[in-house]
Amino acid sequence: MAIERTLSIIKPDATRRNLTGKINAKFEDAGLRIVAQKRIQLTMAQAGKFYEVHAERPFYGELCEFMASAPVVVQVLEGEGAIAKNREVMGATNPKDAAAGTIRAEFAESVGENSVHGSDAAETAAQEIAYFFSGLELVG
Ligand code: DAT
Ligand code: MG
Repeated sequence: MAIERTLSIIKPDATRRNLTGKINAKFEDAGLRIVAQKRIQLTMAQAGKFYEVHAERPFYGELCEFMASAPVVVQVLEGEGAIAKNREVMGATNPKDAAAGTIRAEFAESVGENSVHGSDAAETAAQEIAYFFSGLELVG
């Protein structure tokens, strides 16, 4: 398995509850390195563009409003098979289905307010990293 990079977002429900450090500890304990990180406030338009792929889903409006409702921490995680490993550490989208010990099982409030985002494939990881970070900001 090659060294990969993936885009992670600590979502508003988690930044509101001051959970950034606890969530980052889960990534680091799993062997993922945080090679870039910043706290930003998304506008509705920026959230909408990021989640464009879900534009036709019934929850899209709610999702964009939620993502713009408080600061988020966007980050790049690096490691062996980082894309799949991060998805594993995150747990299932709906916290009710998330395995014990995962971020969503421990911290998520609902299927919509589920504490973290993680890229789902190599192509989306590259696009999502480029959406938030310039090459100069990635310090392996
Ligand atoms: P994931 O974030 O696990 O990749 P996804 O890409 O299917 O999940 O959906 C993106 C986000 O949209 C998800 O983290 C929360 C929201 N969402 C998904 N399904 C939802 C639903 N049934 N009701 C409300 N929000 C939902
Ligand atoms: Mg997804």
